[in-house]
Amino acid sequence: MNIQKIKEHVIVRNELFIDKAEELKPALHTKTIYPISLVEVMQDEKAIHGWSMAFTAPYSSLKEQAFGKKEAFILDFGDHQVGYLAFDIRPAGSPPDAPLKLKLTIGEMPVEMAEPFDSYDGWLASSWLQEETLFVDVLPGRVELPRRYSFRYVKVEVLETSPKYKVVFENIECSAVTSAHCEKVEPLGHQDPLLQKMDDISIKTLADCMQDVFEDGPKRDRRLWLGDLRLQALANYKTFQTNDLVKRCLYLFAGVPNDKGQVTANVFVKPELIADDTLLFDYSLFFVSTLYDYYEATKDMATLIDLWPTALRQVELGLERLDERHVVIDSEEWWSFIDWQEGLNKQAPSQAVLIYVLKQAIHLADVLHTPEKPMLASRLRDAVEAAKQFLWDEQQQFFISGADRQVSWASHVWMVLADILPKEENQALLNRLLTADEAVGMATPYMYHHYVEALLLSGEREKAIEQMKVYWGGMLEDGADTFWELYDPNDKNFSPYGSHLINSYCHAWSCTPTYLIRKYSL
Ligand code: RAM
Repeated sequence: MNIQKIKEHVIVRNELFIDKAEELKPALHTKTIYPISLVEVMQDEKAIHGWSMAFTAPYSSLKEQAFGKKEAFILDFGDHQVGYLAFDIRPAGSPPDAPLKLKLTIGEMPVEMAEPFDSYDGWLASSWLQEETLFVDVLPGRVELPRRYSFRYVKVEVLETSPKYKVVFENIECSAVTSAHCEKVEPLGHQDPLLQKMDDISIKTLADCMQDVFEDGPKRDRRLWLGDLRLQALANYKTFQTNDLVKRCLYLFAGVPNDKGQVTANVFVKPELIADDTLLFDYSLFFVSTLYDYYEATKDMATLIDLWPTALRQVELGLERLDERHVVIDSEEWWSFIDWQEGLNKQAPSQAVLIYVLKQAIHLADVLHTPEKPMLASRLRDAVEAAKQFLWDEQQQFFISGADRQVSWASHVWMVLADILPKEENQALLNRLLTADEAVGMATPYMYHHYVEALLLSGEREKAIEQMKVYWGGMLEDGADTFWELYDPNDKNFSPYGSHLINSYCHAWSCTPTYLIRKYSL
């Protein structure tokens, strides 16, 4: 379990930044979507999680049926949706002489329609699982559910009517919402149908995560995480160009740093802007990266000037974590995210993230002509030298991390992205890793994104495309409508939270194939 509760979490609010973020609050675009069909969920050992959907009837037939106690149906909306549900209910038979009791189960995946939520036994709150119990006193009537859902399927169970009446369901609809500027996306027109499909699904994933802020996942956690934001922003520049939303999110983080100036890993925006008491070494540093990418995409100098002090502070705090050898200190109480991979040591990948970010900070200092550039450049030299001297195992020809000298994919991927070795050496390193069976692997699309980019930057274009086809293509083969938070092709039930029921199946950090395809013209 990875829960952080910081006892003395003092937040220093910057009201000016908070106001700027508020002014940039996006309009939500709404589209009405109707169910396509009625389906049933069936056991299927070949399908992901062991469940698949089978068509039973067109949606138009639903209004011909009346449902009594213990009867149920499942609606299929045909694609992933994020929005608000509403429907009419009409009584059939005698006048309704008792309230109607309904249960709705709302899910992104067949498994959510099949396995009872009571069976959930993970360490994240079960309240993320989407369900409702409703009592309807007045019939006929329209039900409008107040909560926003992320789903493709809706199961409706009639728990109680009375022996005298049944109910008919009509005019079911979803008001789907997004803040993405969908009209701005340039058609890709790729001749490879699989890459075309990956691009389409990435864009759909990103659109569904774009709400009041860039959410990590519209089912869970429904909030703004810095690590996710960085990748969403990159995909956004190549597609929707809803750049003001990136700007808003940067101001939100900069609006609520702690008393040391560190920005938190995620923020809540309701009932007002609140910084979560979770601090991640890498995510705080990615404030710099996100600002760097934003500036490169927009050349918005005013924002860069405003937010540079916050960015610089993240670098300073990152540098404070270096020991006298200029190596990131590894300890028990410290959390750098990097990946959800079990047992992964974070020291070497964090050193690489720091180097990666330092380079971007130096570029920004250069653009701004600020006096910190020489200091940053000298710290960069030290950090790079330290990585080569203390985190490199000459005998194994691998980077090592932590007291146990762990060899991991994450360390190498990030060292390649940090660009501290010549291109051919990076290439050789990634190839050598393929033969190192004991190397600690990767667990999330977030980490796989970085692997693919590392392959591309070290000249392994074909391998990068192949890896994307295996990984994101694998999700598509397993029926993804939007890309998932977690995917392990060798263990498709994998969840770091103790149950795949709580995984998010439309997740920001998984939306990057569109960025990779479009940026590197794959
Ligand atoms: C999970 C979510 C989120 C991620 C954090 C670190 O809660 O998947 O997207 O950024 O972990």
